[in-house]
Amino acid sequence: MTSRNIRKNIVGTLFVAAMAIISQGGHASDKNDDPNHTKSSDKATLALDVKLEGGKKIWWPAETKVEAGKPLEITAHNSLGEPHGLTIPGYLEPQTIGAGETKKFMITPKKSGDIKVSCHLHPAHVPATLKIK
Ligand SMILES: [Cu+2]
Repeated sequence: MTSRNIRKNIVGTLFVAAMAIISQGGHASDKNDDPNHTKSSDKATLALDVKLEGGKKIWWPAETKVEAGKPLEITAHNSLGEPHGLTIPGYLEPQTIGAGETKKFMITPKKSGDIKVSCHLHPAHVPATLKIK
C-alpha cells in the first residue's frame, strides 16, 4: 500500500466517523423537542377506579392530595360490570363511565379544601376525596 492510499483510507474513515456524530446529534435534539417530556411536570395525574370493598362500591383511591392551581389529569377506569357515575362538584359535570371503560378528564383545583369525587348513579357508592392544598 502506498502512503497516498493510506491517507485516502484515513480521510474516508474520518468522514464516516463525522457523519455518525452528526446523525447522533440530530437524534439527540429530536429527544429534547419531545412535547411529552417537557409537559410531564406541568400537571399531576390521578388514576381512579371503581372497586368493591367489603361489599361496597368505592371510588379508589379513597384520598388523594392535590395541589391548588396545578392541572390534574384524571384517568377514570371502571373495572366493574355495570356503568358508574363520576361527579366532582364545581369541576366536573356528572359523567357516566361504562363497564370496562376508561375516560380522561382535566380539572384544575382552585382553592384548598376537600372535594368529593362521587357516583351520581348509586347513592351507596362511596365517594373518593381530593384534598387540595
Ligand atoms: Cu356507582
